[in-house]
Amino acid sequence: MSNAAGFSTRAIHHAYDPRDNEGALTPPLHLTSTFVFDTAEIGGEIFAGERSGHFYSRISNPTCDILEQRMADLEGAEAGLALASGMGAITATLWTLLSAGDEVIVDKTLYGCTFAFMQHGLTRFGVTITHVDMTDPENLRRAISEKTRVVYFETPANPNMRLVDIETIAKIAKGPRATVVVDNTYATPYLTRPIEHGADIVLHSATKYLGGHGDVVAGIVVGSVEQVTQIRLVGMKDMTGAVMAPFNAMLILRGLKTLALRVERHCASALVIARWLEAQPTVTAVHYPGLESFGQHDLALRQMDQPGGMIAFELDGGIAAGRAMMNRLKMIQRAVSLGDTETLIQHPASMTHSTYTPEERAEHGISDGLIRLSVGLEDVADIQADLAQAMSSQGSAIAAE
Ligand code: 3LM
Repeated sequence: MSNAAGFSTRAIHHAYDPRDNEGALTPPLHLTSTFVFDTAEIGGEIFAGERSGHFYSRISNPTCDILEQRMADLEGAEAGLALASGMGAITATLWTLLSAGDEVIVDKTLYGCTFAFMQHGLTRFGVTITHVDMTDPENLRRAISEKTRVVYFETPANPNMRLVDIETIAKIAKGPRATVVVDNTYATPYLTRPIEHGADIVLHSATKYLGGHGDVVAGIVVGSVEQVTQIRLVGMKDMTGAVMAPFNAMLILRGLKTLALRVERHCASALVIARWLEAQPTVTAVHYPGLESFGQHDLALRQMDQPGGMIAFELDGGIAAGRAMMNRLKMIQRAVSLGDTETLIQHPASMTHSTYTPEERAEHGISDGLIRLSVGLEDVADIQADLAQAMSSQGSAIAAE
């Protein structure tokens, strides 16, 4: 599929031709752990990287291969790699890039388990983790040095929706030749393609919008052929073994076919809900890049094709009011994860970001009262009505029912 084709066309067709597979419209599921060699010599050549071919599904698999090529294409990267989970993608990437004595500079706000891996994990192996507030790129310019191997951030950041200017950060990182790694889970390549803005490696929790239906845990990394090959052979094959199962690759390939349609609807509904939340007297703050009141609205317009489907907000009365409201919801589901067809609500301080200590949360700008909403694909009037009844004093707490 040529690069000139549109996003949805490539998300549906890229890297698969039914004529190569007996006319099967859907890519075959290659449930095989190992692959046979015509001769011992050919096997040796494939192992040595002198001849292309699959040899064991912890390294590569034809079903995963289609997904890898398709995601690389959608992100504008040379190559892709499918992994067992978003955390598998993150750990395999960083174990590949880092050695003891290196420094990683990370943004102030990260998904809870990414933060834990960096702050409480990598530091045990002699890697220095330096947090800077990358919403002001000058903070990176001041902190970066020749010891900085990786610059890492999410945009929008989980859970508080802070944006990072990829282009400016990438320019600063180029000086000491640090590798810029962007977690693009929240935006998806439909809304932001960090490589176009100068990033080196983009990774995803494919569990979220890419899969889109809450039925699979999966991860993706894309970058240059050289980088992705290293991550495949070192971080994935030898250091984590965090390989994606071929069946999960099929589910993500299925999800990608409707990514554009789904994200359009997520964005349209999220804007309606964010505007409505902003007008509620009991809501003290709404963090959504599509709102004119959002502090980085200009950057959102520049960097994101649309503002996405995630909203963070705070209620008057803090965590107690938030929990009471969450418990009164009838249709919206109380659950972590995001990007699913169902609208999901969760409380970062006690759930996704409970991996931070309370002091770390305070320092990193994740308030106890913050509530995170992943706006789903139900009728937006029903999402709004459920929030409205839960926020009204008439709502009856499930605990009391
Ligand atoms: C969540 N997030 O509810 P997996 N990067 C980002 C993420 O949001 C996540 C990962 C990586 C959530 C999961 S919390 C127990 C549930 C920006 C996951 C990790 O390994 O595929 O879950 O991705 O915010």
